[in-house]
Order: sequence, then structure tokens, then C-alpha cells
Amino acid sequence: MAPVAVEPVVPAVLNGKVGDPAARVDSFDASSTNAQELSSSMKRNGVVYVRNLISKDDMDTVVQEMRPHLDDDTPWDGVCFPPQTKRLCGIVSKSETFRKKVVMNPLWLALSDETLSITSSAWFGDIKAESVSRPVLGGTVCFRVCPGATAQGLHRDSMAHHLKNPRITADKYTFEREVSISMFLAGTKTTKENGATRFCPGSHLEANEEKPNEENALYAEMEPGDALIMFSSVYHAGSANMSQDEERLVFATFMNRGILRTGENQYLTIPTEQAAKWSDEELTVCGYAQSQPFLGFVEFMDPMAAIRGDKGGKRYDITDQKVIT
Ligand SMILES: O=C(O)CCC(=O)C(=O)O
Ligand SMILES: [Fe+2]
Repeated sequence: MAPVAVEPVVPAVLNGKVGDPAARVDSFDASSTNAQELSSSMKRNGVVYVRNLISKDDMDTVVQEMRPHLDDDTPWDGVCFPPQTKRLCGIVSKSETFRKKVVMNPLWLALSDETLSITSSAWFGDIKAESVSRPVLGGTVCFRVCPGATAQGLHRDSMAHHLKNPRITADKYTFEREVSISMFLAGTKTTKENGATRFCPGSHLEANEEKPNEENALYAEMEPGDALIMFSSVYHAGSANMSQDEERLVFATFMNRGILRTGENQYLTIPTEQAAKWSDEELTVCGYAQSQPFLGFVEFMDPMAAIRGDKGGKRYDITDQKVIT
């Protein structure tokens, strides 16, 4: 089925600065598209709009269910977020409507499966068996950008997974390059003025080593209930909120490859009260420390602090890493 609307092709994209000169952004309506159509568009561009992924009424309910928690966060210490932003993590368990309508959205789950499921066969003696590893929820975070916020730096969320992909052209692309996909769902109207997420179409084809280029960025202008879906290898960021009084809410949902976990489930196997008394070294070996950068956090905090009931644990910033330039 043809896209219902196509965003204008941007000259910066046409002049070949991004991975593929043909990169553009397609926009589909959730009622008349399917996972195959969305994934083939993402293959080319790294990113796609799905308009009306959830209804405005459901989106309003999600915002109402979140509202009591939206002020809980404290300003970020570091450069990852400007002080006028707030984050709310773990929303899969904070809003039932979010869990049922967004995390469990059939089109989103089908798209996750289409792009991230792994099927392989293996021998066990004389038996050859085929197995499928399905994607798992990587995280759910509400990003709130208030007036006066400056722009966040362009980054790839896949930096957390230490990918070392080379630059390729779109015809060489396969989903094997990816570890994760992200959905950015508009909770309020999002505009260039009020801090819409910006993103660089085609940047999933660039090498991980390549620096982001602001000139290639587009702003994800959306109505409540619309979604921007991208591979976590696409450069993107929250933007400056230059409005007088508009709060910008975006609800992010991440799906990761199902193999990104341990064999034995340590978090359910080891009693939490017991783990809370173990040494830092023991907890680190058992997977209770963050993998730098940004994997395994609890409310963006160091999980070692969280397991010991310390609500003021360290929140690792990019500047806590070894900064090279
Ligand atoms: O707020 C946004 O629009 C994006 C935030 C983001 O990409 C992040 O913090 O990783
Ligand atoms: Fe991000």
C-alpha cells in the first residue's frame, strides 16, 4: 500500500551527506499499514512515521495516569539532558493504558518481530532444531521538555550496545545491523518550536565512528497519538523548547533483541534481600552494575544503589565516560 503522505525530501539529504542519497521519511496511517510496509521503509530511511498509532482518547488517558509522577524527577547533573527536562522511567508499570495500548500495540509488536526476531537452527546429536528468539522490552521512558530547555546532543541509543558497524549503502542493508528499535510517541503536539525530537534519516547506514551532522536533522512534528519509529542506530535527540508555555511530552518505548540477556535469570534467581548485602564486586559480576554507557539503570540510577534501597544513587552521564574529544 502506498504511503498516505510523504514528508518533503530535504536538500541536505539529497546532497549525499547521509548514508544514502535516496533517504526520505515515509508517513503511514496506523489503520492502513502493516509491519512489512513499515519495515521496508525503515530499511531505506532508518525511521518512519506511524500516524494515529493510538487514539487521542487513549493518549489523554496515558497522560492523566502519568501526570501525578511527572514532577518526581530532579534536574540531570551532566550534559545528557538540559535542566528544564524531566524523565519518568518504567512507565510500563505506571500506566495500565500505556501497557495495554502502547507496549502491547499489535502493529508495534509485529514491527519489532519483523525487524529483531532471530531464527536459527542447531544440531543436538542427531536432532536438528529450529528456534526463534523474540524481542523483549528494553525500556519505557517519558521525556518531558519544558520551555527554556536547550537542545540535547545528537546521539545513537545503540551506543549502549558498542556496535562497530561500517558505512554501507541502502542496497547492502540487513536488519542484522540492529539491536533495538525505538518508538517515540507524542503525548502532546510536538513542534520544532516546542522541542520535537529531531533525527537524521539514513544515519542507520553510516559508520558508528561518524559524527552526527545537525544539518541533516529533521524535526518530528506530531499530533498526540502519532509515533516516530526508528532503529536505535539512527542519530536523534530532544530539541530546544523555544515556546513560552508549551510542555512537550514524548513517550519512548524500546524493544531489544531477545538474546540480549543472561542464560540464567539472575534477577529472579538471586533473592533481592540477599543480593542487597553482597559486595560491589559480587554484584558487578552478577550483572547488578551498569554496563557503560547506559545499560541496566533503574530510574536512570546505578542499579547497585537501587538494590540497596538508596534513592540518591549515581546517574551516569556521557561525561562520566572517558571523553576523547
Ligand atoms: O526527548 C527526546 O525527544 C529524545 C530523548 C532521547 O533521545 C534520549 O534521552 O535518549
Ligand atoms: Fe536517545
